[in-house]
Amino acid sequence: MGFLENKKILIAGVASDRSIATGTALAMAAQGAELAFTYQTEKLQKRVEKIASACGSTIILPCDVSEDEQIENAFIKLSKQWDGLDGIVHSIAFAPREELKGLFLDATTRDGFNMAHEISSYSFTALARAGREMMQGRNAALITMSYIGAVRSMPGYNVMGLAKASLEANVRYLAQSLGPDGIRVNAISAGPIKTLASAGISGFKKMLDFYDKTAPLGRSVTIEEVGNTAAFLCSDLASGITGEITYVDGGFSTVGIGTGMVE
Ligand code: NAD
Ligand code: 0WE
Repeated sequence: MGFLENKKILIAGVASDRSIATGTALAMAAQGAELAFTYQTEKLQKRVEKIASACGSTIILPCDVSEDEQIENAFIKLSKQWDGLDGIVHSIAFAPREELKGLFLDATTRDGFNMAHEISSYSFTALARAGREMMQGRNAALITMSYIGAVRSMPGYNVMGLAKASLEANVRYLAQSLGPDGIRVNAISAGPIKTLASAGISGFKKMLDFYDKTAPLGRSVTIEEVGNTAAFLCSDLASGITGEITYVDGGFSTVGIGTGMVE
């Protein structure tokens, strides 16, 4: 029997079979979770349907997190299919592409800053609020996806780094807000993975190579590894963990100079 048996979990952020949300959904399904999915745009609907079906799920709801009404409607529809909710996976980020290159100070605009924070951080608060009622009295858990650019400067990550810093603070404040309801809130800080969100980022391949040389495991991580950690954090096995940022990065964040850099 899987450790997520009888858990109903909503997954937001599937865009392709390489999405971290897809690795998470498959890992959770493998542990017996029952899943529902949201998709951002109609263009993505078919792809999300395919992945949902691979997870044995038929609940697929539109939810562009930039619209309050779409968030509200998604949970209204979900509550018609499920009598409760045991978890939400938030795997969503966005900043204008032009702002993810060059120097932070040159690249960042007021609109880009607001957009990055709204889509990548505020949306986690919004989903938590919208799902709160359905999650009452069930030891539910929320998970979001962060990146080390939240706590260290990284070339080109720029305004997304500030948005991830906000997201990580969001985890702590939501954990405090929802603790009395028995709801836990955690983040995974994942190492770089080739997905749609990292495709076309200049220097991304070099960044992966640097991880290979620096991380104690000598390699970057997979969506399956991130997914398994998300499955654990969402499960009752993690009942004592909340407000925490768990690194799934092959140990990269723990190293000063990697062995591979001097060999
Ligand atoms: P991805 O492109 O597969 O997923 C990003 C998702 O965000 C997509 O499903 C997209 O539809 C969704 N999204 C963007 N704007 C949205 C909106 N307005 N409404 C609803 N959904 C919206 O890429 P991914 O790498 O799987 O990214 C998932 C999460 O993991 C992001 O938070 C990202 O910052 C984080 N992360 C990624 C990496 C990496 O290297 N790929 C590393 C650490 C953390
Ligand atoms: O969080 C991310 C990427 C999030 C992201 C990606 C895009 C690309 C397409 C947010 N907004 C957009 N907007 C787009 O138009 N990662 C952790 C992956 C990533 O992105 C980087 C990285 C890494 C790692 C950007 C620059 C430098 C490193």
